[in-house]
Amino acid sequence: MAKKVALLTGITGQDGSYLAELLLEKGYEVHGMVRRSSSFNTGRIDHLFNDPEVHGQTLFLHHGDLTDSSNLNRLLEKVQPDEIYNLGAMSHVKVSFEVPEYTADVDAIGTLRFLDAIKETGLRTRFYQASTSELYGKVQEVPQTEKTPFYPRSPYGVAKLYGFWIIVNYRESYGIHACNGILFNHESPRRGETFVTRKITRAAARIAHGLQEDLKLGNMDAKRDWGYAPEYVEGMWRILQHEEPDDFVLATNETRTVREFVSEAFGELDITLNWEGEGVDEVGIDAKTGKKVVVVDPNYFRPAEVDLLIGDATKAKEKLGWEAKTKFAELARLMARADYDKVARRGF
Ligand code: NDP
Ligand code: GDR
Repeated sequence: MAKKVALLTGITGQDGSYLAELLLEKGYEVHGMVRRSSSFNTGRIDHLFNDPEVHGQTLFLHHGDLTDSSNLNRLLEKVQPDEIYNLGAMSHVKVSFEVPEYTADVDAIGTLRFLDAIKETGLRTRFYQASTSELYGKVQEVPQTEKTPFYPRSPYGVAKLYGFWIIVNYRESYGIHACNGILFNHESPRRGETFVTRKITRAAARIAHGLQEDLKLGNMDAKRDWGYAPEYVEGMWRILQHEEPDDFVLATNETRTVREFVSEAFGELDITLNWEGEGVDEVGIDAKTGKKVVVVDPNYFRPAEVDLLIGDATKAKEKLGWEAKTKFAELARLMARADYDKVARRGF
């Protein structure tokens, strides 16, 4: 049987790198879109890129950008993918307040560009859209399911809302096999260093090694449903294998505050924190040294916040056999340990 061909946007990101590994393991030919950058941006897939049995054999990289329609059209014609995973995005919620128009161009219109190119070329392909729990935004009900109303709270969330509905619309209008994965936060040692979990575990590691004094954070009361990224990319693949195109929530059904993540991650590195003060005056004090190691910096507050996310992935369990296995404490600890070992190896 001919190899299945997959096209990934966002292959250089956290999820793209894990998904590329998974699809290669499953025997796919994988094509990834990479943005031109003035410095190296392929760190997460270098192990694949530098493997002569993979690069140029089963993995192919193409320069491109979701803002460039002609590039998307050319890629589709050249690659003729059986499956497309649209993971590329301006994915940082706080940054989206500073670049709202660009965020809409990439995250919303970028999705439309792709769908319209599929429609125009008549290509028979399946399309996965990286939708997000940020669609739920201001709490309407908990836990959040595929039926919970959306109320996004950031330019990122609003752009992804357009992405969600344009997927539904092209599915219903033109019969395109397009699916939304409504994924709750998922993390890993490959998580970008400016997202809160990785910022915490990296700082915990550096503080434990005596390389950093303290960690500055924004809103520590926000609650998130944090899962483990390698399990979520398996869920993405399952969503596209389902015969009927449909939308699915992937989540752990456990919610914790940012503060709890800090305590757990520091705990793994033998730093016990005592919390004192409130609001902007809150501090996390190292029980052994008495030093303030966690402080609040209002610069990290967002103009509008998503207070509470907790997902119900029953539909994915029933229809796809997917379930999150790695839960909060194990996740925080594995990330802290990975950063601790990395800092020990590299010295920074
Ligand atoms: P990352 O931020 O790690 O990766 C984003 C990827 O998108 C990178 O490869 C980046 O390229 C690429 N990209 C950014 N802008 C463009 C553009 N204009 N054209 C083409 N590619 C672009 O995100 P994650 O891996 O964490 O997330 C993957 C997707 O899933 C995103 O769409 C995100 O919004 C969504 N999502 C993520 C969740 C999570 O918890 N991780 C939860 C729900 C949804 P470069 O490396 O060059 O910057
Ligand atoms: P989120 O992830 O906004 O949920 O989006 P992030 O890790 O950025 O924030 C989670 C929560 O932590 C609070 N917070 C901080 N956040 C950051 N980045 N830095 C800080 O210093 C800090 N202090 C507190 C935030 O206010 C927030 O409440 C992620 C992204 O991957 C999206 O692309 C994805 O769609 C959603 O998860 C689901």
